[in-house]
Amino acid sequence: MLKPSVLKELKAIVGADNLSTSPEELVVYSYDATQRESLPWAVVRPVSPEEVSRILRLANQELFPVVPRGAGTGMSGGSVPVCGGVVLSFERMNSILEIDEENLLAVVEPGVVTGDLQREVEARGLFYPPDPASHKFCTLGGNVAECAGGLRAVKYGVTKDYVLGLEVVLPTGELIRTGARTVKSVAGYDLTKLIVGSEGTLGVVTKIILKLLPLPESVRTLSAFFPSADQAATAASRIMAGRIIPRALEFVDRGALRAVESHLHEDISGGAEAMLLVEVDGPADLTDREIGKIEELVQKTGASRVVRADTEKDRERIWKARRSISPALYALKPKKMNEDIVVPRSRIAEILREIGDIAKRYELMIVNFGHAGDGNIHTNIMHEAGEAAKAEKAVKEIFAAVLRLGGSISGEHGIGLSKAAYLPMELGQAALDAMQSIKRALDPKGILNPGKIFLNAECGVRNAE
Ligand code: 2HG
Ligand code: ZN
Repeated sequence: MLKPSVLKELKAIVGADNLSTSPEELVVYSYDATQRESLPWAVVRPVSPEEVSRILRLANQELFPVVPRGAGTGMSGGSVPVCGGVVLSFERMNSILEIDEENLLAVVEPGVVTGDLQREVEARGLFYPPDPASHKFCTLGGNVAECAGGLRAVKYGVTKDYVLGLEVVLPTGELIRTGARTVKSVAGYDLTKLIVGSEGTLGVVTKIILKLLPLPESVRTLSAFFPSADQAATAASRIMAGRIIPRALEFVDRGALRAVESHLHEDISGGAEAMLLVEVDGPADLTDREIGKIEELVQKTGASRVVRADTEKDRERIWKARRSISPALYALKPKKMNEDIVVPRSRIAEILREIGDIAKRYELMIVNFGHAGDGNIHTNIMHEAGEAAKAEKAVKEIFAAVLRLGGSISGEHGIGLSKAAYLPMELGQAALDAMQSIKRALDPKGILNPGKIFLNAECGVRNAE
């Protein structure tokens, strides 16, 4: 709990209107998309790096946890204030500060919604490729914290590939700048890359310099329906091996198809067992050729039906369906344990078979969909509240299989709270120790996002020696 004197100081920093302590308001900042909840003690809405810095200095003096938060769409618990403390909400720091068309970059505050930036730059013939499925709601600060991936990573990479530099308030309150507004810079350690994907544990990002690309001239999209998941997965691997890099290559299994069809009251697949959604971009003559080749290839691999999305309306319809899968799954069972395993893309069919076996053995409903082009599959263990222990056992087996196949336990959602117990399986103790040393060096009192277990097991912030 916060002392009245601390609340008074917070109020002096952000103003009375930007400090919330009422239970109704605290609830709104207590959860993310993992169905985990923990109430903060207060919420502040700073408007500048200076305010952020003053809050962090106060936290170091008074020893309370601080948890940065974007839109709360995260999928691993990164913004859940599991140890209570003060939530730092970026809803007021939501300006696109600059779009530099000469140098192909944008400078934004962390609270900007990803889809808003995409729209703004596209209106100028530019392109910001990272495209999380939640782009209409998620914020760029959250994308940076988690190194979000999304639908176009297969060709264009993930958030870290677009961050040129950052303004960051360190956990102790000092403001630093990392990277530069240039294409290249090797001045010192790459602190930008260290902060991107650090899940809000090493610093609070207050400004982001993002690289932009020219907007591709044309886009071609098709969906292919298969009589089995195995054939769809094999077709995905063959497309990648066929020397075409689509900008999106998504896999959707039977369970996910049925869920989204009933959510949208629409028959998308005609009862198919699996779908691939493929999109290419580039000069029109090239995309026409490539989409033709892909069509041939999926047909040879057993697709029972191929549908081209020729108009903008058709494209929007099919992408809306894809982006709706995650929310649609909640109708299947009350609990959704969502994993985002990633394997070498040639091994997708193999991991799906292993997951199928595990689902049978544990009698669990497991739904798979996601970024097949990246080898990144969203494995959702849908279960009842009483089946949590069984679901955890299944997850552990799935992770073991993923690691055996040369993969990683998290492709894009992060470790946070949900995967902390499994991180040692992938990294080993020495790597974890190195991470914990970095955390201690930057955050000696452990005030920033404590309880993100792999770094800081206890909730108690450290008292000054
Ligand atoms: C997506 O790709 C998101 O739709 C959500 O990363 C994944 O709910 C999920 O498992
Ligand atoms: Zn995803």
